[in-house]
Amino acid sequence: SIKACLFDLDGVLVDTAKYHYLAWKRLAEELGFDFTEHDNERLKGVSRMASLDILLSIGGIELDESKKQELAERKNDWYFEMISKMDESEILPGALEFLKECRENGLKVALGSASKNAMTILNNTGITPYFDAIIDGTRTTSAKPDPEVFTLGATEVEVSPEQCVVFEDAEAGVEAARRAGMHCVGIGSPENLAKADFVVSSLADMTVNRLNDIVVS
Ligand code: B16
Ligand code: MG
Repeated sequence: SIKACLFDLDGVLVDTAKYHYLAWKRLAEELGFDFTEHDNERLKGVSRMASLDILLSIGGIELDESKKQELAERKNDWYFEMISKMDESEILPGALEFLKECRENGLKVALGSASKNAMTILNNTGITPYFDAIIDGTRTTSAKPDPEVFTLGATEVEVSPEQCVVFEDAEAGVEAARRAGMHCVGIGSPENLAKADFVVSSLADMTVNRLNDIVVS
């Protein structure tokens, strides 16, 4: 049976994509080009520097490493200002209830996020106490679809990969879960999450009982 639930942060527990978008858009505008919400889809689940590379390629701009560091920092300052104002009202529908249900049923709970800002978001929304392990972008060297973030989470909660289920909204995250040898529930629409065991539109549609649909060998 399933013994641990590993959660992605952005797009699963909270919607920080809108703040990433506003900050990246501001940067693009400073650089003289437009950045659309459609473009922003490509940045979901992707690390900060990889996101910047995608943004610059959209603008047709090439820069050296030090200039890129400077721009990434500027974007992060704007982003940080926005997430500093977050509170529990920004927890996505069903997320808090499902975290509670997991704990009540004795399941281990871990975070597996690419974000280096995860602690600020967890603390401001008040959900830090629900986690047995928190793996974020400050603790990993390889970004999703590399399985590192989830493998580390499973190790910390001492559950074997086949007894773990990952909740992910991004294709790269589903791929990372698969490479880690874990089960995966997609959050969002089935089109881009085909490799998940099943897809729900949000955690509001998720119950611990539904984990029984996942067959553990
Ligand atoms: P930061 P997740 C990801 O979070 C976001 O989806 C992605 O858009 C962002 O670039 C990445 O975190 C890094 O975030 O700049 O805060 O380190 O979905 O893995 O929880
Ligand atoms: Mg995500």
